[in-house]
Amino acid sequence: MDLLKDLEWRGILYQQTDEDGLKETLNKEKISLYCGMDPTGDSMHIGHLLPFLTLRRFQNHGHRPIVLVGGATGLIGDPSGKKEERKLQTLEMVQHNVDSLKKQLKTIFDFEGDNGAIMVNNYDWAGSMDIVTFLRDYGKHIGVNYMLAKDTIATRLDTGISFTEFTYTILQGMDFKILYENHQCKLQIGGSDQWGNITTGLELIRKMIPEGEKAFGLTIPLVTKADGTKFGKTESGAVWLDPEKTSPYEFYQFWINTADADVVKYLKFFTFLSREEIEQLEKAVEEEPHLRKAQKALAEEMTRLIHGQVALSQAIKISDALFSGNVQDLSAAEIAQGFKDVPSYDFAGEESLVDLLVAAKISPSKRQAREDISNGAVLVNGEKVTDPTYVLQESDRIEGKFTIVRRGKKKYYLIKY
Ligand code: 485
Repeated sequence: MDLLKDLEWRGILYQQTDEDGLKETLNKEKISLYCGMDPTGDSMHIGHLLPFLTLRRFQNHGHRPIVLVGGATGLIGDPSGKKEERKLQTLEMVQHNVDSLKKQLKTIFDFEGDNGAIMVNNYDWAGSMDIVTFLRDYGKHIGVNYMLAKDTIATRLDTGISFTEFTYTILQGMDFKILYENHQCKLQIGGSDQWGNITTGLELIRKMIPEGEKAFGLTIPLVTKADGTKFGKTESGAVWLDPEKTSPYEFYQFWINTADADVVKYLKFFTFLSREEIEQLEKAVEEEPHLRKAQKALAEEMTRLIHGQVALSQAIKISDALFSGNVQDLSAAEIAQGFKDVPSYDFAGEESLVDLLVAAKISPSKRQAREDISNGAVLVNGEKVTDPTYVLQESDRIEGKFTIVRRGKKKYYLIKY
Protein backbone atom coordinates (compact mmCIF):
# COMPACT_ATOMS: atom_id res chain seq x y z
CA MET A 1 0.00 0.00 0.00
CA ASP A 2 1.01 3.60 -0.64
CA LEU A 3 2.92 4.90 2.40
CA LEU A 4 0.79 7.96 3.17
CA LYS A 5 -2.41 5.94 2.68
CA ASP A 6 -1.04 3.33 5.07
CA LEU A 7 -0.13 5.99 7.66
CA GLU A 8 -3.59 7.49 7.31
CA TRP A 9 -5.27 4.13 7.72
CA ARG A 10 -3.18 3.54 10.83
CA GLY A 11 -4.27 6.91 12.25
CA ILE A 12 -0.66 8.09 12.46
CA LEU A 13 -1.05 11.44 10.66
CA TYR A 14 -1.88 14.41 12.86
CA GLN A 15 -0.79 17.73 11.34
CA GLN A 16 1.01 18.40 8.07
CA THR A 17 2.50 21.63 6.78
CA ASP A 18 1.72 20.86 3.12
CA GLU A 19 -0.26 17.70 2.58
CA ASP A 20 -0.44 17.87 -1.22
CA GLY A 21 3.20 18.90 -1.55
CA LEU A 22 4.42 15.97 0.52
CA LYS A 23 2.21 13.54 -1.37
CA GLU A 24 3.58 14.80 -4.67
CA THR A 25 7.18 14.62 -3.46
CA LEU A 26 6.86 11.09 -2.10
CA ASN A 27 5.23 10.01 -5.36
CA LYS A 28 8.21 11.07 -7.38
CA GLU A 29 11.27 10.48 -5.20
CA LYS A 30 12.81 8.75 -2.24
CA ILE A 31 13.66 11.34 0.39
CA SER A 32 15.69 11.67 3.57
CA LEU A 33 13.70 12.60 6.65
CA TYR A 34 14.43 12.93 10.33
CA CYS A 35 13.15 12.66 13.84
CA GLY A 36 15.04 13.72 16.93
CA MET A 37 14.99 13.18 20.64
CA ASP A 38 16.81 14.79 23.53
CA PRO A 39 19.03 12.82 25.92
CA THR A 40 17.05 13.76 29.03
CA GLY A 41 17.32 10.20 30.36
CA ASP A 42 19.38 7.10 29.68
CA SER A 43 16.53 5.07 28.19
CA MET A 44 13.66 5.57 25.81
CA HIS A 45 10.20 4.69 27.05
CA ILE A 46 7.29 3.52 24.94
CA GLY A 47 6.07 7.12 24.69
CA HIS A 48 9.02 7.73 22.35
CA LEU A 49 8.31 4.77 20.13
CA LEU A 50 5.59 5.95 17.77
CA PRO A 51 7.58 8.70 15.94
CA PHE A 52 10.61 6.44 15.52
CA LEU A 53 8.50 3.48 14.35
CA THR A 54 6.90 5.86 11.87
CA LEU A 55 10.38 6.84 10.69
CA ARG A 56 11.03 3.12 10.25
CA ARG A 57 7.87 2.81 8.11
CA PHE A 58 9.34 5.45 5.79
CA GLN A 59 12.53 3.38 5.63
CA ASN A 60 10.53 0.27 4.74
CA HIS A 61 9.21 2.26 1.79
CA GLY A 62 12.69 3.13 0.53
CA HIS A 63 13.28 6.48 2.22
CA ARG A 64 16.34 7.29 4.29
CA PRO A 65 15.82 7.89 8.02
CA ILE A 66 18.06 10.29 9.90
CA VAL A 67 17.97 9.67 13.61
CA LEU A 68 19.04 12.67 15.65
CA VAL A 69 20.10 12.61 19.26
CA GLY A 70 20.19 16.09 20.76
CA GLY A 71 23.54 16.30 22.52
CA ALA A 72 23.28 20.11 22.27
CA THR A 73 19.52 20.61 22.67
CA GLY A 74 19.61 18.23 25.66
CA LEU A 75 21.87 20.74 27.40
CA ILE A 76 19.28 23.48 26.86
CA GLY A 77 15.85 21.86 27.43
CA ASP A 78 12.79 21.97 25.19
CA PRO A 79 10.00 24.06 26.78
CA SER A 80 7.38 22.26 24.60
CA GLY A 81 4.65 20.85 26.78
CA LYS A 82 6.54 21.70 29.98
CA LYS A 83 4.89 23.98 32.51
CA GLU A 84 8.12 24.75 34.28
CA GLU A 85 11.69 25.60 33.50
CA ARG A 86 13.89 22.50 33.39
CA LYS A 87 16.89 21.94 35.59
CA LEU A 88 20.09 21.95 33.55
CA GLN A 89 21.81 18.60 33.16
CA THR A 90 25.60 18.26 33.35
CA LEU A 91 27.65 17.65 30.23
CA GLU A 92 28.66 14.22 31.57
CA MET A 93 25.06 13.18 32.20
CA VAL A 94 24.02 14.25 28.72
CA GLN A 95 26.95 12.43 27.11
CA HIS A 96 26.14 9.28 29.06
CA ASN A 97 22.50 9.50 27.98
CA VAL A 98 23.46 10.11 24.35
CA ASP A 99 25.46 6.87 24.32
CA SER A 100 22.64 4.79 25.83
CA LEU A 101 19.95 6.24 23.57
CA LYS A 102 22.04 5.71 20.45
CA LYS A 103 22.31 2.02 21.32
CA GLN A 104 18.55 1.68 21.69
CA LEU A 105 17.74 3.65 18.56
CA LYS A 106 20.17 1.53 16.54
CA THR A 107 18.01 -1.56 17.09
CA ILE A 108 14.98 0.06 15.42
CA PHE A 109 16.61 0.90 12.08
CA ASP A 110 18.50 -0.74 9.28
CA PHE A 111 21.90 0.91 8.81
CA GLU A 112 22.88 -1.02 5.66
CA GLY A 113 22.05 -0.54 2.01
CA ASP A 114 21.03 2.32 -0.25
CA ASN A 115 18.67 3.87 2.24
CA GLY A 116 20.56 2.89 5.40
CA ALA A 117 19.79 5.03 8.42
CA ILE A 118 22.12 7.81 9.55
CA MET A 119 22.65 8.68 13.19
CA VAL A 120 23.55 12.28 13.99
CA ASN A 121 24.14 14.35 17.12
CA ASN A 122 23.44 18.07 16.98
CA TYR A 123 26.30 18.70 19.42
CA ASP A 124 28.56 18.11 16.40
CA TRP A 125 27.46 21.42 14.84
CA ALA A 126 25.79 23.38 17.62
CA GLY A 127 28.31 22.52 20.34
CA SER A 128 31.10 24.50 18.75
CA MET A 129 29.16 27.28 17.04
CA ASP A 130 30.16 30.70 18.31
CA ILE A 131 27.53 33.06 19.61
CA VAL A 132 28.14 35.71 16.97
CA THR A 133 27.53 33.23 14.15
CA PHE A 134 24.41 31.95 15.88
CA LEU A 135 22.97 35.43 16.34
CA ARG A 136 23.92 36.74 12.89
CA ASP A 137 23.24 33.70 10.72
CA TYR A 138 20.24 32.23 12.50
CA GLY A 139 18.77 34.62 15.08
CA LYS A 140 18.37 37.36 12.50
CA HIS A 141 15.84 35.28 10.52
CA ILE A 142 13.49 34.57 13.38
CA GLY A 143 11.36 37.41 14.70
CA VAL A 144 10.61 37.62 18.39
CA ASN A 145 6.92 38.13 17.60
CA TYR A 146 6.97 34.94 15.55
CA MET A 147 8.47 33.10 18.49
CA LEU A 148 6.07 34.57 21.04
CA ALA A 149 3.16 33.33 18.94
CA LYS A 150 4.31 29.72 19.29
CA ASP A 151 2.07 27.74 21.64
CA THR A 152 4.93 26.25 23.56
CA ILE A 153 6.36 29.69 24.32
CA ALA A 154 3.07 31.59 24.71
CA THR A 155 1.84 29.17 27.39
CA ARG A 156 4.99 29.76 29.41
CA LEU A 157 4.87 33.55 29.47
CA ASP A 158 2.75 33.58 32.62
CA THR A 159 4.85 31.17 34.65
CA GLY A 160 8.10 32.40 33.11
CA ILE A 161 10.64 31.13 30.62
CA SER A 162 14.38 31.78 30.55
CA PHE A 163 16.13 33.15 27.48
CA THR A 164 17.83 29.74 27.31
CA GLU A 165 14.63 27.76 26.78
CA PHE A 166 13.14 30.58 24.70
CA THR A 167 16.00 30.04 22.23
CA TYR A 168 15.48 26.28 22.02
CA THR A 169 13.20 26.39 19.00
CA ILE A 170 15.90 28.16 16.95
CA LEU A 171 18.40 25.42 17.83
CA GLN A 172 16.05 22.70 16.63
CA GLY A 173 15.24 24.83 13.58
CA MET A 174 18.93 25.10 12.84
CA ASP A 175 19.20 21.28 12.88
CA PHE A 176 16.55 20.94 10.18
CA LYS A 177 18.23 23.58 8.03
CA ILE A 178 21.67 21.94 8.44
CA LEU A 179 20.29 18.45 7.71
CA TYR A 180 18.49 19.87 4.69
CA GLU A 181 21.78 21.24 3.40
CA ASN A 182 24.03 18.33 4.28
CA HIS A 183 21.72 15.37 3.73
CA GLN A 184 18.93 16.76 1.53
CA CYS A 185 16.61 16.07 4.46
CA LYS A 186 13.17 17.24 3.35
CA LEU A 187 10.89 16.17 6.13
CA GLN A 188 10.90 16.32 9.90
CA ILE A 189 8.47 14.25 11.92
CA GLY A 190 7.72 14.31 15.64
CA GLY A 191 4.99 14.15 18.24
CA SER A 192 2.27 16.78 18.15
CA ASP A 193 4.14 18.89 20.75
CA GLN A 194 6.96 19.35 18.18
CA TRP A 195 4.88 21.36 15.68
CA GLY A 196 6.34 24.71 16.77
CA ASN A 197 9.94 23.49 16.53
CA ILE A 198 9.40 21.79 13.19
CA THR A 199 7.90 24.92 11.66
CA THR A 200 10.80 27.07 12.94
CA GLY A 201 13.08 24.81 10.90
CA LEU A 202 10.93 25.30 7.81
CA GLU A 203 11.06 29.05 8.39
CA LEU A 204 14.87 28.96 8.46
CA ILE A 205 15.09 26.77 5.35
CA ARG A 206 12.73 29.09 3.47
CA LYS A 207 14.64 32.20 4.49
CA MET A 208 18.21 30.94 4.28
CA ILE A 209 18.18 28.73 1.20
CA PRO A 210 17.05 30.85 -1.74
CA GLU A 211 16.68 28.06 -4.29
CA GLY A 212 15.27 26.08 -1.38
CA GLU A 213 13.22 23.20 -2.59
CA LYS A 214 10.24 22.58 -0.43
CA ALA A 215 10.67 20.93 2.91
CA PHE A 216 7.85 19.51 5.01
CA GLY A 217 6.72 18.88 8.54
CA LEU A 218 4.49 16.16 9.85
CA THR A 219 3.32 15.41 13.36
CA ILE A 220 1.94 12.29 14.93
CA PRO A 221 -0.94 12.10 17.40
CA LEU A 222 -0.56 11.65 21.09
CA VAL A 223 -1.28 8.03 22.05
CA THR A 224 -4.39 7.95 24.21
CA LYS A 225 -6.30 5.29 26.13
CA ALA A 226 -10.06 4.76 25.91
CA ASP A 227 -10.41 4.98 29.70
CA GLY A 228 -8.77 8.39 29.79
CA THR A 229 -5.69 7.37 31.81
CA LYS A 230 -2.20 8.11 30.51
CA PHE A 231 -0.72 5.72 27.95
CA GLY A 232 2.55 4.00 28.81
CA LYS A 233 2.32 4.10 32.58
CA THR A 234 1.87 1.21 34.99
CA GLU A 235 1.73 1.25 38.79
CA SER A 236 5.50 0.93 38.81
CA GLY A 237 5.97 3.92 36.47
CA ALA A 238 6.96 4.32 32.83
CA VAL A 239 7.47 1.35 30.53
CA TRP A 240 11.12 1.57 29.49
CA LEU A 241 12.88 -0.04 26.56
CA ASP A 242 15.92 -0.76 28.75
CA PRO A 243 15.50 -4.39 29.94
CA GLU A 244 17.19 -3.47 33.25
CA LYS A 245 14.44 -0.95 33.99
CA THR A 246 11.48 -2.86 32.54
CA SER A 247 12.14 -6.57 32.08
CA PRO A 248 11.02 -8.16 28.80
CA TYR A 249 8.43 -10.08 30.84
CA GLU A 250 6.99 -6.85 32.28
CA PHE A 251 7.15 -5.31 28.82
CA TYR A 252 5.22 -8.26 27.39
CA GLN A 253 2.70 -8.06 30.23
CA PHE A 254 2.15 -4.35 29.59
CA TRP A 255 0.99 -5.00 26.03
CA ILE A 256 -0.97 -8.14 26.94
CA ASN A 257 -2.99 -6.02 29.37
CA THR A 258 -4.18 -3.62 26.65
CA ALA A 259 -7.95 -3.05 26.79
CA ASP A 260 -10.13 -4.38 23.95
CA ALA A 261 -11.09 -0.77 23.22
CA ASP A 262 -7.45 0.17 22.52
CA VAL A 263 -5.85 -2.94 21.07
CA VAL A 264 -6.68 -2.43 17.39
CA LYS A 265 -5.48 1.15 17.51
CA TYR A 266 -2.19 0.03 19.05
CA LEU A 267 -1.73 -2.76 16.49
CA LYS A 268 -2.02 -0.09 13.80
CA PHE A 269 0.28 2.38 15.56
CA PHE A 270 3.02 0.10 16.79
CA THR A 271 3.25 -3.09 14.73
CA PHE A 272 4.34 -3.82 11.19
CA LEU A 273 1.53 -6.33 10.73
CA SER A 274 -0.33 -5.82 7.47
CA ARG A 275 -3.77 -4.32 7.10
CA GLU A 276 -5.20 -7.78 6.40
CA GLU A 277 -3.63 -9.27 9.52
CA ILE A 278 -4.85 -6.41 11.70
CA GLU A 279 -8.37 -6.60 10.27
CA GLN A 280 -8.44 -10.33 11.11
CA LEU A 281 -7.41 -9.54 14.67
CA GLU A 282 -10.04 -6.82 14.85
CA LYS A 283 -12.64 -9.44 13.98
CA ALA A 284 -11.26 -11.69 16.69
CA VAL A 285 -11.73 -8.88 19.26
CA GLU A 286 -15.36 -8.56 18.20
CA GLU A 287 -16.20 -12.24 17.93
CA GLU A 288 -14.06 -13.98 20.54
CA PRO A 289 -12.64 -11.31 22.85
CA HIS A 290 -11.98 -13.84 25.65
CA LEU A 291 -9.21 -15.43 23.55
CA ARG A 292 -7.29 -12.12 23.55
CA LYS A 293 -5.72 -12.95 20.20
CA ALA A 294 -5.13 -9.30 19.34
CA GLN A 295 -3.44 -8.60 22.68
CA LYS A 296 -1.22 -11.66 22.24
CA ALA A 297 -0.24 -10.57 18.74
CA LEU A 298 0.50 -7.04 19.96
CA ALA A 299 2.59 -8.25 22.91
CA GLU A 300 4.51 -10.69 20.70
CA GLU A 301 5.25 -8.19 17.96
CA MET A 302 6.38 -5.50 20.39
CA THR A 303 8.50 -7.74 22.62
CA ARG A 304 10.18 -9.34 19.60
CA LEU A 305 10.83 -5.95 18.04
CA ILE A 306 12.41 -4.41 21.14
CA HIS A 307 13.95 -7.39 22.97
CA GLY A 308 14.29 -10.11 20.32
CA GLN A 309 12.95 -13.62 19.88
CA VAL A 310 14.78 -15.25 22.82
CA ALA A 311 13.48 -12.70 25.34
CA LEU A 312 10.00 -13.04 23.85
CA SER A 313 10.02 -16.82 24.27
CA GLN A 314 11.12 -16.36 27.88
CA ALA A 315 8.39 -13.81 28.55
CA ILE A 316 5.77 -16.20 27.19
CA LYS A 317 7.21 -19.09 29.21
CA ILE A 318 7.13 -17.02 32.42
CA SER A 319 3.57 -15.84 31.71
CA ASP A 320 2.39 -19.40 31.07
CA ALA A 321 4.12 -20.71 34.19
CA LEU A 322 2.56 -18.05 36.40
CA PHE A 323 -0.84 -18.66 34.86
CA SER A 324 -0.79 -22.44 35.22
CA GLY A 325 1.23 -22.56 38.45
CA ASN A 326 3.85 -24.83 36.83
CA VAL A 327 6.76 -22.77 38.02
CA GLN A 328 9.15 -25.69 38.45
CA ASP A 329 10.57 -25.40 34.93
CA LEU A 330 11.62 -21.76 35.27
CA SER A 331 15.29 -20.86 35.44
CA ALA A 332 16.61 -18.53 38.15
CA ALA A 333 16.87 -15.70 35.59
CA GLU A 334 13.25 -16.22 34.55
CA ILE A 335 12.15 -16.29 38.19
CA ALA A 336 13.97 -13.01 38.83
CA GLN A 337 11.97 -11.40 35.97
CA GLY A 338 8.59 -12.94 36.68
CA PHE A 339 8.62 -12.55 40.45
CA LYS A 340 10.02 -9.04 40.66
CA ASP A 341 6.87 -7.67 42.25
CA VAL A 342 5.99 -10.49 44.68
CA PRO A 343 6.95 -10.24 48.37
CA SER A 344 10.39 -11.69 48.99
CA TYR A 345 12.31 -12.94 52.01
CA ASP A 346 16.05 -13.29 52.53
CA PHE A 347 16.64 -16.80 53.87
CA ALA A 348 17.97 -16.76 57.42
CA GLY A 349 18.72 -20.45 58.04
CA GLU A 350 15.23 -21.76 58.86
CA GLU A 351 15.16 -25.56 58.65
CA SER A 352 11.51 -26.54 58.66
CA LEU A 353 8.93 -25.29 56.22
CA VAL A 354 6.77 -24.19 59.16
CA ASP A 355 9.56 -21.96 60.50
CA LEU A 356 10.15 -20.51 57.06
CA LEU A 357 6.44 -19.72 56.52
CA VAL A 358 6.34 -17.83 59.81
CA ALA A 359 9.70 -16.05 59.38
CA ALA A 360 8.79 -14.94 55.86
CA LYS A 361 5.38 -13.76 57.13
CA ILE A 362 3.61 -16.10 54.73
CA SER A 363 1.59 -17.60 57.58
CA PRO A 364 0.80 -15.53 60.70
CA SER A 365 1.66 -18.23 63.29
CA LYS A 366 3.18 -21.70 63.62
CA ARG A 367 -0.24 -23.16 64.30
CA GLN A 368 -1.64 -21.55 61.16
CA ALA A 369 1.41 -22.61 59.15
CA ARG A 370 0.90 -26.27 60.13
CA GLU A 371 -2.77 -25.99 59.25
CA ASP A 372 -2.00 -24.36 55.87
CA ILE A 373 0.40 -27.20 55.02
CA SER A 374 -1.97 -29.99 56.10
CA ASN A 375 -4.80 -28.36 54.15
CA GLY A 376 -2.73 -28.53 50.97
CA ALA A 377 -2.63 -24.75 50.65
CA VAL A 378 1.17 -24.54 50.46
CA LEU A 379 3.19 -25.21 47.31
CA VAL A 380 6.98 -25.25 47.15
CA ASN A 381 8.24 -24.64 43.63
CA GLY A 382 4.85 -25.57 42.24
CA GLU A 383 4.55 -28.86 44.18
CA LYS A 384 2.09 -29.32 47.01
CA VAL A 385 3.72 -30.12 50.37
CA THR A 386 1.26 -31.65 52.87
CA ASP A 387 3.65 -32.89 55.55
CA PRO A 388 3.74 -30.31 58.40
CA THR A 389 7.13 -31.65 59.53
CA TYR A 390 8.70 -31.07 56.10
CA VAL A 391 12.34 -29.96 56.24
CA LEU A 392 13.66 -27.85 53.38
CA GLN A 393 16.10 -29.61 51.06
CA GLU A 394 19.02 -28.40 49.00
CA SER A 395 16.97 -29.46 45.96
CA ASP A 396 14.27 -26.92 46.86
CA ARG A 397 16.68 -24.14 45.89
CA ILE A 398 16.36 -23.41 42.19
CA GLU A 399 19.92 -22.96 40.91
CA GLY A 400 20.86 -22.36 44.55
CA LYS A 401 19.14 -18.96 44.41
CA PHE A 402 15.40 -19.13 44.91
CA THR A 403 12.50 -21.08 46.36
CA ILE A 404 9.03 -20.14 45.20
CA VAL A 405 6.37 -20.55 47.85
CA ARG A 406 2.72 -20.27 47.03
CA ARG A 407 -0.01 -20.03 49.63
CA GLY A 408 -3.57 -20.42 48.44
CA LYS A 409 -4.63 -19.95 44.86
CA LYS A 410 -2.48 -17.08 43.64
CA LYS A 411 -0.37 -15.64 46.45
CA TYR A 412 3.33 -16.03 45.61
CA TYR A 413 6.41 -15.41 47.75
CA LEU A 414 10.05 -15.59 46.79
CA ILE A 415 12.68 -16.94 49.17
CA LYS A 416 16.14 -15.67 48.24
CA TYR A 417 19.43 -17.33 49.23
O1 485 B 1 16.57 18.71 15.81
C1 485 B 1 15.94 18.22 16.92
C2 485 B 1 16.49 18.46 18.17
C3 485 B 1 15.85 17.96 19.30
C4 485 B 1 14.66 17.25 19.18
C5 485 B 1 14.12 17.02 17.91
C6 485 B 1 14.77 17.51 16.76
C7 485 B 1 13.98 16.74 20.42
C8 485 B 1 12.62 17.41 20.69
N1 485 B 1 12.73 18.84 20.89
C9 485 B 1 12.00 16.80 21.94
O2 485 B 1 12.05 17.37 23.00
N2 485 B 1 11.44 15.58 21.82
C10 485 B 1 10.88 14.84 22.94
C11 485 B 1 11.99 14.07 23.64
O3 485 B 1 13.14 14.18 23.27
O4 485 B 1 11.66 13.35 24.61
C12 485 B 1 9.84 13.85 22.40
C13 485 B 1 8.62 14.59 21.90
C14 485 B 1 7.62 13.62 21.29
C15 485 B 1 8.29 12.81 20.18
C16 485 B 1 9.53 12.13 20.74
O5 485 B 1 10.43 13.09 21.36
O6 485 B 1 8.01 15.24 23.02
O7 485 B 1 6.53 14.32 20.76
O8 485 B 1 8.60 13.65 19.10
C17 485 B 1 10.32 11.38 19.70
